[in-house]
Amino acid sequence: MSSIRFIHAADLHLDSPFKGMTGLPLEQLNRLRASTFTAFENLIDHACEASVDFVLFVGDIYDGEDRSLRAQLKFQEGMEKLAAANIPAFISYGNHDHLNGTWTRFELPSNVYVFDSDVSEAKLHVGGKDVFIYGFSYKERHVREAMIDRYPTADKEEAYHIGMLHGSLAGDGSHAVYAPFTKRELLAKRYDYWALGHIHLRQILHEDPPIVYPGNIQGRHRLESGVKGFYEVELTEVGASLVFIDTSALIFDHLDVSCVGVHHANEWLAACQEALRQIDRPCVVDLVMGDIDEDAFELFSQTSADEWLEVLREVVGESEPFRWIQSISFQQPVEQNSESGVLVQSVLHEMDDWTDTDWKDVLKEVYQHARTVKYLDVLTEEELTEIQEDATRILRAELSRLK
Ligand SMILES: [Mn+2]
Repeated sequence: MSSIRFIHAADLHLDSPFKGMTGLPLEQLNRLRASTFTAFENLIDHACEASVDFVLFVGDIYDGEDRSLRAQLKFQEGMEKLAAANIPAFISYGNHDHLNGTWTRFELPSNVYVFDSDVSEAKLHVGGKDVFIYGFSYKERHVREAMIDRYPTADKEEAYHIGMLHGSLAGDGSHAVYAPFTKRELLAKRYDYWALGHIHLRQILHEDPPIVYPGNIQGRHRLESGVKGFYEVELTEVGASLVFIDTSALIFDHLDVSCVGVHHANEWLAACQEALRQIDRPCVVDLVMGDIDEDAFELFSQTSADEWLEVLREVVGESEPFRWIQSISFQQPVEQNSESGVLVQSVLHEMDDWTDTDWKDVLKEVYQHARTVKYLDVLTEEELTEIQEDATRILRAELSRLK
């Protein structure tokens, strides 16, 4: 029997305003503001290239209930590209783009099927097989009714059944609860796939049959971190396979920067840049300074956090891939009176008592080594002090990491 392949996307939030973003160079701010559109274009391009059988958009296509003209125009263009590739699209509107909003109407091409405010069924024929798709659009912003009760139970064994539902698991307190459902209720419908929307974090609630939130296609702030996209789904007689496709124009993320050994501002800048290299794509990043020992603490106390941020932004510059440092935060400095602190203190105490001869004894492996000795000058008083200071710093930092 034949298989079907489709795209499951949700929460496009086209034309999200990125209001909180300040300080970015204009070109980059524009790039950020265009990111929901770029992600959408990536999705449409993929659909056409992969030549999928159809595409599902499970609510919140638009960010605002006025469905900005620009957003509608871009969406229209996307639907026309799908039409040209003979790919049908199915839309159910969500709480953000509910039917009761006021917007300038665009007429979508005929390959697009829009679900009304009541749960209904759309039928299509793919490769000799019937596919039934069920869904509804939000008639107003707040749909608190358990719409799941209105979905029919699948009764045709030989067909594929797919449910589109923009809503939340009953009892999930992390988001506004709309059109609540339980997994048991979804499974009772005996569908082959549940295409969910509303929650922006990608998650697979159930494997077989799949009950899936694809998450949004583009992160919009620090709480929507990491790679975003959609699922390409293949349903066969024996089950489903899902492939996640990344659409993000840029990602939001946070990075931990270890401040071990950071004594001078230039070392700090180097540590930050090193950390930033972990993300090899355009990004908006929050940097979290960790492992702050006494030296690092002293260094950071000398300048305001704003100034550190400014300097770092300047150093990172506008090089490609573009990385915007959104914020710098500092973890609590490493406590010196903890257990490891006591250990450090006792070792430091010991070191304090060392004479120059003791130090030379400690360093003799280097200074008496036949190959290295010709590169080294005789140890001076200052050098010994410096070595002592460095040893103290490294020791503190290393021991504080044991916590
Ligand atoms: Mn949403």
